[in-house]
Amino acid sequence: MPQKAVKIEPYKGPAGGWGSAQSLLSAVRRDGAAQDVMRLLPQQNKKDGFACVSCAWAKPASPHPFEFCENGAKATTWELTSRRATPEFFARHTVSELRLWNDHDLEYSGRLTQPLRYDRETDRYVEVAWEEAFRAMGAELRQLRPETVIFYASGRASLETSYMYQLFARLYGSNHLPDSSNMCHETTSVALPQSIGVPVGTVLLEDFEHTDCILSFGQNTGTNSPRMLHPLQKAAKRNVPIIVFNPLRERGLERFVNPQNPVEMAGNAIAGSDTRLDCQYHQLKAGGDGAAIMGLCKAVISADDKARAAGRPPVVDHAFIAEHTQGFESFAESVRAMEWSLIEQRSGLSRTALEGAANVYCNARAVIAKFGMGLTQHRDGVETVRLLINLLLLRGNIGKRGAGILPVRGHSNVQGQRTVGITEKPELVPLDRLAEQYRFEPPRWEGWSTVDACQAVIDGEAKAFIGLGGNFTRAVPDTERVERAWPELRLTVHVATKLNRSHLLPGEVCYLLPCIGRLEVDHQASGPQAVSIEDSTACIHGSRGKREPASPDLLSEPRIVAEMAKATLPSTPHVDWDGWVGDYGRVRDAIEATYPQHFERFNERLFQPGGFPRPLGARERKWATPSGKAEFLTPKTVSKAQVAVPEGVLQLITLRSNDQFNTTIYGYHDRFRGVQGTRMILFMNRADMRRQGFQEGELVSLQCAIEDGVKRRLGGFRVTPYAVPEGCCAAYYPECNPLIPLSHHAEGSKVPAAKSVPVFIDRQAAPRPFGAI
Ligand SMILES: Nc1nc2c(c(=O)[nH]1)N[C@H]1C(S)=C(S)[C@@H](COP(=O)(O)OP(=O)(O)OC[C@H]3O[C@@H](n4cnc5c(=O)[nH]c(N)nc54)[C@H](O)[C@@H]3O)O[C@H]1N2
Ligand SMILES: Nc1nc2c(c(=O)[nH]1)N[C@H]1C(S)=C(S)[C@@H](COP(=O)(O)OP(=O)(O)OC[C@H]3O[C@@H](n4cnc5c(=O)[nH]c(N)nc54)[C@H](O)[C@@H]3O)O[C@H]1N2
Ligand SMILES: [Mo]
Repeated sequence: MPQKAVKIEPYKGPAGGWGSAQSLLSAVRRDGAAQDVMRLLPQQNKKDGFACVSCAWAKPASPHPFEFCENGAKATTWELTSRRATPEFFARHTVSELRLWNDHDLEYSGRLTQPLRYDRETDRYVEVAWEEAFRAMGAELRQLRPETVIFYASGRASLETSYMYQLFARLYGSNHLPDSSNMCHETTSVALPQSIGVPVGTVLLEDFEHTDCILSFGQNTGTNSPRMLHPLQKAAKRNVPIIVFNPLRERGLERFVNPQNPVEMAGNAIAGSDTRLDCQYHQLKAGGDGAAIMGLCKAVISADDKARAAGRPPVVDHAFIAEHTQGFESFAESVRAMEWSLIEQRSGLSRTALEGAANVYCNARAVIAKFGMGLTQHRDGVETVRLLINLLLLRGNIGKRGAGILPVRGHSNVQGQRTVGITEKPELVPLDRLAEQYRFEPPRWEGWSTVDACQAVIDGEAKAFIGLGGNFTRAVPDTERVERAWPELRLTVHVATKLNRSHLLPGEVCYLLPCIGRLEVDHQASGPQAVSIEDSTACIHGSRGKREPASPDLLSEPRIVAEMAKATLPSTPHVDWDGWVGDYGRVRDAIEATYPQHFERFNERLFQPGGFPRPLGARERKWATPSGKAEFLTPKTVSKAQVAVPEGVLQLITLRSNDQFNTTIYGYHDRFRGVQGTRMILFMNRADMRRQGFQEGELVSLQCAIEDGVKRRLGGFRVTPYAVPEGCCAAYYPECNPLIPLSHHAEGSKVPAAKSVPVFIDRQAAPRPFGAI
């Protein structure tokens, strides 16, 4: 794609509105698949249509005429592309050559069309027959010990595929089932069960209509779940305060014009009459959330102490606390003991600001707290998420209409994959049930998370990697170390729709298996199939593909998994792989048999408008914790004195632009942040620029300040002044991933701490990161 000139200037428009419509139209035109796109978009997120392949946000029962957003439309366009990466394409380019291409150009080569085998002699991917690919990988897997084989999943594959995939891995004998969740909301999945007995959020879409305050921590709605701007905007119009905690001023959280409302669009073009979404915007320090939440809790508890002393009605919901929770007193003591000075220092927010926010919180009857990577991708993320639950529990804001905790998940089915058994943690899977259903002895040992899997590859313990989607080596931290070790693997197999860098690091034996995407008609023996996904609110939706597959030689993901299993496993008389592939309804029956409480009448309810909610105890104030109560956590980390940051070190936040989906780079325009034509930006506070003597536009290098004997350094970043707090800076993911040590991850969840990487900045030239533009 021709590059536009680099341009950096503040964005003045709102999120949504004409800017979004324009950006969408140019994406469609650029691709040349305009007809398909225009025919399919209206069916996105509709009953009997397809579930968007972009984010996991809820799909309403009464959808808008166009229930999609700018970024959902980009995802659809990207998948429906008319371009194809055929065997001829691979004949023209060696793998070594393709390794020099950037992320955008690799995927821009188009949809994969044929199964491919890596040929070491010619250093090329060559066409291979499906049967041969399955036979060869099966033979390899039979030679290997299951404890050395990684089965990764990236969060997009359907519930049906995912269930089959985890069953295949376990029948084979491996529990190494990490998924992208390990880099994402695993922090949530660890924190919530300890506090409220469920691993997922409790909020339903309808809660937005009944809430009277929304807290937002570290989640960039306008870019990463833009359809949520609709319920947010509606709430804002009812004067529901929205309180944002984010180190960056994110345009998508500030203002929004509904691009599907022509009146407002016109209004905006003429008079700038957009809805202001923020009522309070707190630019805290990266990683300052734990302290900020302690500050909010301190203000609430102290208001309560005062009210009760004065004989006024209490501020804390003591009745709820007595009936439903445990650990309040000890938590309250730790809150009272934490000094405001420490809270201010750690959060970067003033006591007045926090008391102001707490005041709004206390005056609201029902409060939703939503959060994203800004909380989960930190070393103390698990504690922070549990503190957020504490804040909600103080006023009974869980299990009440209009209230609850809302982790905003990433990939469109990442939450669902965990629900149907893709996890390295055996205790989260009904193994006894699987054992009985399929008459085998599943492995009971703890598998590798993403970080563990990387370490195992580096240490030579892992011998094979099977990837169900995703771009593993590109998404993980410590890119260079992982990439160096990767080719030592005996077997690498990727099931994918598009070419990416992970495919270009072949193991000794390597296959690239192209699958049909969710937007495509999935023809099987019993006719075209539907699949299902689970959204961020734990509602299950059916999805039906609408366009003929990108190539007649593609197989569906369920079929690929079934064929892998058949080629690998000696015999599985209790699994009817072919029957399942012929009719996915039978996979859903099997899922229902394994998880009867979650998937009751699964097939019958597949296309229920708005999806059918999984029953979650916490929504009914039934707490599946060891004590049977919701647990207040008494924090350990946040209340300790702060360790001094060495002179010159800034905390680097790695960010998504508005023109990417994870490692899929659609283009080079981060509209809301005013950046065009480049991703090699270092957003800095002007005071830090002055202190360190950097000029706007100057090129600098970043070096990781964690000392572990490995030098991690990248160059070519353009200094750009931005509204980010002093002591913090920001740059894009995945370019920055080589700077993050594998060991720099959240305690308890092992999610890489990608939102707070200590770095030095200097002028000396260093190699530019892979893909730098
Ligand atoms: N278009 C699009 N949609 C996507 C994705 C995409 O790449 N593109 N990715 C999908 C996936 S897999 C995921 S997980 C989600 C990710 O969606 P988000 O959770 O929104 O993730 P990020 O964009 O990485 O960062 C979120 C926000 O956290 C803020 N932040 C950084 N550090 C801190 C901190 O210490 N505290 C606080 N309070 N805030 C902080 C950043 O400024 C940023 O605004 O989106 C999903 N949806
Ligand atoms: N520094 C830093 N690192 C991060 C993050 C961060 O914020 N900062 N975020 C982390 C997060 S939240 C996540 S979720 C991970 C993302 O990690 P991954 O999920 O592994 O990466 P993606 O970029 O989403 O994967 C894109 C690839 O998926 C394949 N694909 C697309 N659609 C399909 C399909 O329908 N079927 C199949 N089989 N394949 C398909 C295509 O080949 C495409 O190239 O990255 C993590 N890494
Ligand atoms: Mo994610």
